[in-house]
Amino acid sequence: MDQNNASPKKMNVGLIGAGFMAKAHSIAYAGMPMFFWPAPIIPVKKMIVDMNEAIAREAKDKFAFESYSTDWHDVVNNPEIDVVDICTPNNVHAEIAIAAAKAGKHIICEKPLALTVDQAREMYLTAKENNIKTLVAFNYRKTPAVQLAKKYIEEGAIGEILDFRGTYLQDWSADPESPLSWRFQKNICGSGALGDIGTHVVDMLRFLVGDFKKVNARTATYIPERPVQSGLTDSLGNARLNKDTPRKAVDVDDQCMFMIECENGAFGSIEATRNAWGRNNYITFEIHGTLGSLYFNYERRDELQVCFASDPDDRRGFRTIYTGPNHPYGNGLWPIPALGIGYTETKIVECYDFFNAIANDTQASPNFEDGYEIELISDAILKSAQTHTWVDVH
Ligand code: SOE
Repeated sequence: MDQNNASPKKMNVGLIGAGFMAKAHSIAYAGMPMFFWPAPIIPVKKMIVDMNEAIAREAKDKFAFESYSTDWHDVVNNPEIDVVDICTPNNVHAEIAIAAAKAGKHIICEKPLALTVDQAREMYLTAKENNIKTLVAFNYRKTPAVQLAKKYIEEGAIGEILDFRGTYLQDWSADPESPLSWRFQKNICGSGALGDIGTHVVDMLRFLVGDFKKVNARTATYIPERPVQSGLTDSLGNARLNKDTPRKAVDVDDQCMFMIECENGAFGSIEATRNAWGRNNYITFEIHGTLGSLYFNYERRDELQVCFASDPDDRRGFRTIYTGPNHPYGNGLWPIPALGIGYTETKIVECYDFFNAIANDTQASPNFEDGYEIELISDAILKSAQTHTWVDVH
């Protein structure tokens, strides 16, 4: 806020990418000040970039940006831009983020942070050297019910954590005719279900339970080849290509499953697949402690299920807390519980946290250091799947 209590400061955003994630981020820039007023900073949608000019031009109007370009350098080299938001396929995250950090821009980057550990390390260190604020868009931990689980854990309400189980199940790639987009090509995505969705659960459980020490994993590719989808637009399984469309080999995992030992001794498992018919965005965790248990399912994301051992024997069991104004971020979101938290709200909270970090000169969470740590975990998972052994994260 200005000293004279006028309106909050503004910052210009350059968004690179114009797909579904760019839509989510654009809504968040517009919506954040409406939910969290006074906003720490008001984001101004300055420039949007897509390599395809027709897409870039349309995205400018659709997502309400002031201008567009087909070259991301126009954002990174523009002295008017304060924040660079990277919503591209994974293979260009590192190049853009490193250039943006050197230009002194704050950065939001879609997940997973990078293709490799080396890239992620360089992104993290360059951001640190240039003293900028960063955020990796693992948005699901921003769900109020997940934040409430964190609050209960920190308060000791479920005691010492013994074990946990996490899942991220989808079915959009279960059909063998669903196209080979960039998400199935290792040189563009880095890994398959692991990087695309498994890392969301890794982020959530690392946030809730603690650092991962070692992993033991298994990965599988169930559909070895798919019809090739040209271009970088991702239809997430919705496009049906002609029968004669050339096919190409899938070189990433469709599924991964792993056990985890945490630094604090807690033990758990995570399962991620995009081939689980009937499951759409089935992100769950169950955490058992010495004094109680917590259960969350994103498909019912207003709710946190809790069971406290201290309840009387004849009424102990899981109960449902509907998140609302008395819970994390409740002051900004909706005035009564269960009006409905959605994907958009998680992105709005993410945006709020990021601009708060800039305004207060702190780092948001998860930031590039977390993104780098998750890259180390992913690398250990892939190595373990090859060697069939436990692999240390560090
Ligand atoms: C596809 O699996 C996808 O779009 C992921 O890439 C996102 O991170 C997830 O939130 C929704 O599904």
